[in-house]
Amino acid sequence: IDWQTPANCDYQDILYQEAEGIAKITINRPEVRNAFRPETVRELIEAFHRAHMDPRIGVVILTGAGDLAFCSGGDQRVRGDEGYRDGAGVQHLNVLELQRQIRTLPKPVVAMIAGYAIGGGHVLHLICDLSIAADNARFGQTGPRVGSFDAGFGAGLLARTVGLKKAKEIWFLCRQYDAQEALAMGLVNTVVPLRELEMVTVDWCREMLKLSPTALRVLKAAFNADSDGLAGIQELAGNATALFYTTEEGREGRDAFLERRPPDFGRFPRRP
Ligand code: 2NE
Repeated sequence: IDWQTPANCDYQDILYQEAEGIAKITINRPEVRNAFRPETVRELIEAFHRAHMDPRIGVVILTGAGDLAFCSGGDQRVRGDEGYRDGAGVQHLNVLELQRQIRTLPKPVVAMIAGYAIGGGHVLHLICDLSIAADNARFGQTGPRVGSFDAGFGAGLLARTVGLKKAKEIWFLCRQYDAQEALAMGLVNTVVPLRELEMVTVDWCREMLKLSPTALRVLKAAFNADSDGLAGIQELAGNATALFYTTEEGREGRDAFLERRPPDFGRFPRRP
């Protein structure tokens, strides 16, 4: 696949590439196992927004540079007393915003994992719609060891994914799990040899690109709706509204208003 970097993509901590309707977003800090600092997360938010808004993009891949890590979570070197510090000294935890953004992005997001997916990096793959692991992938949470935790999606969505007992084990013991163990507990979709990781991931993306984008979009919203509460139902309902706008019945209301006449909904059936 011939990845191209579009114009205006001169990021410092990440790479944004695209090909064949696929956007590939790469955390590019291999010297720290692709740990994220606030600037990394800011760039990721920008990149995901770009993929969200680009109608040529149908699927997004999130990955880490090199073979050693997908992402090792928050960069502990810039962790201040109230959060992760950016270059200007402001402390925040903007990765939570990134998590919500990946869930509401109306296109499938695939985590492509070689090496470690640890801590906040583990939560990032968990948030993605699908996870494809290389055989060298290793998974785990470290929060209770390093004085942190993700009691949001990191706990609740993990429990939905692998079951409550296993999720508690992962957080309470801070062990690492290899790719086969992750597959057995339903944490990843498949495990492939490292050298085939990108090829298989791209094949899965190509398969999804052949399918109805609206069906995938509404299904993604539906899968998130119960765990996102009213915000999830809002996302699902927004899709219903968008589809309604495309119907004659929906247009009649708009046209009647613009033409200053009463709407004529009588011709639309009340289906059982
Ligand atoms: C990822 C892991 C298991 C890799 O181990 P290994 O042995 O392959 O590499 P090594 O030597 O530990 O790391 C290589 C270099 O990367 C840095 C290391 O300090 C080391 O630097 P140098 O000695 O070469 O200078 N590095 C790795 N991870 C880093 C990190 N997260 N921040 C800064 N530098 C990092 C092993 O490195 C590891 O366990 N890393 C720490 C994982 C971790 O605890 N992450 C934070 C969890 S908390 C979190 O992410 C979080 C949250 O819980 C809630 C909200 C938001 C974030």
